[in-house]
Parts: sequence; C-alpha cells; structure tokens
Amino acid sequence: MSLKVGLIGTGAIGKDHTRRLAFTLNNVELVGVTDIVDGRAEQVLSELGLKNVKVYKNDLEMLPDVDAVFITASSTAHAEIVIHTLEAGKYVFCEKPLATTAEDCLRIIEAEKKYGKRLLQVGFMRRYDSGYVELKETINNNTIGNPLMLHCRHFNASAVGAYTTEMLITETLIHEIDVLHWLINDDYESVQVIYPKKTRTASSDQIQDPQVVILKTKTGICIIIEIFVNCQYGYDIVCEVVGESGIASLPEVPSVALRKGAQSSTKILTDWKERFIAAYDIELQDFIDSILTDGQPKGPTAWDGYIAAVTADSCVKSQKTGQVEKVILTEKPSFYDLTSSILA
Ligand code: NAI
Ligand code: ISE
Repeated sequence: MSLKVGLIGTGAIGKDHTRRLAFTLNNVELVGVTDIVDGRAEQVLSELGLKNVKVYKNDLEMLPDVDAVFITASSTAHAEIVIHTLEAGKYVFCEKPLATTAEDCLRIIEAEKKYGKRLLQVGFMRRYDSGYVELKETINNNTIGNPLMLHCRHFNASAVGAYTTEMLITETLIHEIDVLHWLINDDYESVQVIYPKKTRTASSDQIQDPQVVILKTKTGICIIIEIFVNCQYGYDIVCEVVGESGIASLPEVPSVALRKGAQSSTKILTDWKERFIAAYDIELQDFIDSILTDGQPKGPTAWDGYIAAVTADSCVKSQKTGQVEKVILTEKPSFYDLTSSILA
C-alpha cells in the first residue's frame, strides 16, 4: 500500500523533498506539486526528470487527490495551508517553523483536536539524526549524571540577502529550541539574547550576526547557543552537554582524516541538505509509515511547534529589550498526552 502525497512550495528544501519522495522513499506516490511562483514547480519537475507528476494551481486544488501534503512553502505561508489541509481531514507534514506566530500554532492545534486524532507532524528533523538520538540515549542512561550546562553552535557559511536579525531566531535557532528540550527532558523557563560584535561579512549591515542565546530550563540547566549565519567556513553544528560526572558531545560528521602538506585536517560540510541528509530521509519515511501502519504520525507534534514558537517569540522580545524574558506556555491539551509519540 502506498500513501498518495502532494508537495507545496518547490524552493530549496521543496526540491530536495520532491527528489526524496520521488526516488528515495518507500510506500509513497508523489501525485503532484505546486508553487505560488508561476513556472517554478514545472522547472523543478523538469530538473528532476519527473514527467508523471502533476502541477496543481494551488493547495486547495491538490487536496482532493491526496492523502497527505508536505508543506515546504515559505514560513509565512504555513499556517493557512496547514489549516486548509486539516479542515479537509488530510495528513500534513509541515516544515519548521509550524507557523510564524504562537497564535497561529494554537489555531492549528484547535483544528487538529477537532479531528480527534493526530494528522500533523512538524519537520524538526534533528530528532531523527543518529547523533542526537545517541546523545539522548547517553543522557537517559545517566552516563554523565544530570546535565548541568550545554554549549551549542549553529553556524551557516552564508545566509541569503533577505535574512533578518529575527530570522536568526525564527528560522535558524528554532532547530535548537526544539531539539534541546527534547534532548534533556526539560522545559524552558527563560531566554536572553546577547549581541556580540557584528561580522563584516553579512550581506547587509542591518542584520545582527552573530548572536548568543542563553536558555534556562525549569530545573536550572543553562544552555548557551552561538548562532552565526555568515561564518564563511562551513555548516557547523555543535552540541556539548556538561553533566555531573562527564561531558557528552554530538558526534562529528565522519570524514577521512588527512595528514598532508604539514597539516592534519578533517572535512566540514557546507550545506544543511548534506549534513542532515539521513535524518530527513528517516523523518519523512517515519511520517509515511506511521500513517500507513497506525493511522497517525508519531514525530514532533503541533504542540512541539507551539513550544518552539513561544520560545522564539521570547527570544525576539529579548533581542529588543536585551533583558531576560520568560517563556510562558498555555496549558498543554491532554489530546497531545493521549496521542502516541515514540519521539517524546
Ligand atoms: P525557498 O524560499 O527556497 O522556497 C520556498 C518556496 O515556497 C518558494 O518557491 C515560494 O515561491 C514558495 N511559496 C511561498 N508561498 C507559497 C504558497 N502560499 N503556496 C505555494 N508555494 C509558496 O525556502 P526554503 O529554504 O526552501 O524554505 C522553505 C521552508 O522550509 C521554510 O519554512 C523553512 O524554514 C523550511 N526549511 C527547513 C529546513 C530544515 O532543515 N528542516 C531547511 C530549509 C528550509
Ligand atoms: C534553514 O531554514 C534551515 O532550516 C537550516 O537547517 C538552518 O541551518 C538554516 O539556518 C535555516 O535558514
């Protein structure tokens, strides 16, 4: 049996997931794609050599023909498309962030609750990365005792010209916001954003790059994250957990160690598509298989999307005030306790 799916938004990750759905994943049939920019969907299909995939005018035209949609449109378009999909009773995989406001995440939660079972998964793929999974097992096994402090880095070689100071939080840090509370089984209490000296390599001097974010959890764990989206040298993801009796670190991406020309070196990747290629494959396959076998997805939920949005909002507030800002969530709907999640 295979799941009939469509994809909305054929930009950078949309093209990559189109390739994945058409050529890499099992038990899935890519029926169609759509993009708001005329000709973009056709171009991606032609570049990938996909002749039997239909181009739809928009998500509404596609919905009757599919069981599930993959939303890879720009973040500002997510909420509306997610709501359309849930109202049609179809499954939805929505790339991060679930929506650009916490209010929209709550609207999505209400729409999903009405349906009575989980229909939605958010694209927080790091929970499927073997390195983070091993790190979580190491923490859960009490190998380093209780976590006390974390030091993390999320660096991109360069960001597109349109990247803003806020987007370092809402588009980039959002991955750490999601994966770290999952990793250490704790909830966020407060955040603070600090601005170091600005790089001269950003495409606009309007953007504050890099930034340092301090997240404090309810049990007192202190997390320091450096975000730098124009670091020039590569795509570098670091996560080091300091515990009571040792330190556990995210494994480095394997690479041949070179000793050459009086230098010793290993490779650093430059592109997020390559760094998390296996995680994206496993994540999308899990979404497809969970629906086919259990009738609902079991990866990151709309509630996880909401936690990330509220925490991001507090970070954006702190960017403006320079102060420590609280992270205040509404009460978690019991719906999300009852629904299964192996990734909880
Ligand atoms: P992009 O700008 O390359 O592509 C977005 C595409 O969506 C464009 O082709 C645009 O025309 C289209 N679009 C916008 N509004 C639309 C609408 N209403 N209906 C149909 N198409 C629409 O952006 P990119 O980098 O591919 O990001 C897309 C989304 O995926 C963002 O939400 C981003 O945060 C997320 N993302 C997630 C990544 C991950 O690691 N999980 C990596 C990169 C992006
Ligand atoms: C992009 O949207 C992603 O999600 C990538 O994983 C992240 O590293 C990058 O900073 C974002 O722009």
